[in-house]
Amino acid sequence: MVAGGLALVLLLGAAYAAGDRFAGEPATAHAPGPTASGDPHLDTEDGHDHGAHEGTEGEPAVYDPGAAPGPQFRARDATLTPTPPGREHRITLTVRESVREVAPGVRQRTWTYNDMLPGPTLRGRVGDRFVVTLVNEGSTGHSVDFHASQVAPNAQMRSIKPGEQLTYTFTAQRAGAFMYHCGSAPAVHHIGNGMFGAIIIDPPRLAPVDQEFVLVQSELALGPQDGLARLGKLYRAEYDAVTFNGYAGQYRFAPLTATTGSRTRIWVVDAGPSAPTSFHVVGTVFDTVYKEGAYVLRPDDTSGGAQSLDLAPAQGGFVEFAFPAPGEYPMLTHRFADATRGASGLFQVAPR
Ligand SMILES: [Cu+2]
Repeated sequence: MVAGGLALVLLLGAAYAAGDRFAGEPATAHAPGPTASGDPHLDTEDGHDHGAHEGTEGEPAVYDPGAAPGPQFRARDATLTPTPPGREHRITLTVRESVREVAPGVRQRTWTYNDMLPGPTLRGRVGDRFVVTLVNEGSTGHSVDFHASQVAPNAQMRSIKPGEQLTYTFTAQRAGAFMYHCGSAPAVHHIGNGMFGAIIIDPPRLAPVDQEFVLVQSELALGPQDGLARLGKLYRAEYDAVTFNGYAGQYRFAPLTATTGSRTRIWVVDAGPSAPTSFHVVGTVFDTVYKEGAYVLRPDDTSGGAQSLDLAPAQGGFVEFAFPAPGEYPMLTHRFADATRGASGLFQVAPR
């Protein structure tokens, strides 16, 4: 635990501090999958989720909220890079499967875009054209669904087999903090195994700030060590840990940094697959909140303040504020059960 972890111990309590393993949590039985529903996100043509059951047998790995990562741990950079200047963005997303650490001591077999979990953050402006090449180097069918696009799902969002690729072209016509994800059946398993990311389309006249971050919240329904997420738990919305940017509690161990008084914007996307978020930064009050394509709050002479950004799965937005003084500022979902199991971290704020 970093020095600043004390603030989180005070906030989150004994389970986090003592490494309570949530004793008594039953090992979950493997639930039968749904029958054909007519929803292309739930069923494959032949009713089977190819590859999905691989590695899901055996006792699930256990997340210990008090554990710390080993020396090899590297946090995902949460800095959001500036909007690229061009009006056409050409991106290749390559799907691969790999074992990675998703919480201290917990390794899962993940399905990823470009070996990143979440996938790379895409960014552009209203009117920008995106040309995305999806390459499937995995062992089962995969796809991509950009919520910022308006396209025929059966064409651009179709599943492709291992070894295949497709080109997904769209023009972003609406601003917002959007999710993208694999929609291959069952989508809850493909998202649960790591196939999601953020695509940010800046609203026109977006105010300049000193620094921007992006946090994608998602849940882990742990399968066995080195195995895939457990499908039955995902179907029941039962999860063991919650992450910002793919690793439970990572910014407890590698706090984000800021400077006193610097104007800060944090983009948040809730990738789910099932849990909502209520994003809060302790010791600050947001003067700007943007959610689902609209400003909920902007600075004016009524001096309104906001304490959290609430998002359902597949919603996104941003908050703006400035840190009032040097110090350690916890950031978390105020859905405390989820903050305790990983959706919390720290800002280390330096003097100006
Ligand atoms: Cu997939």
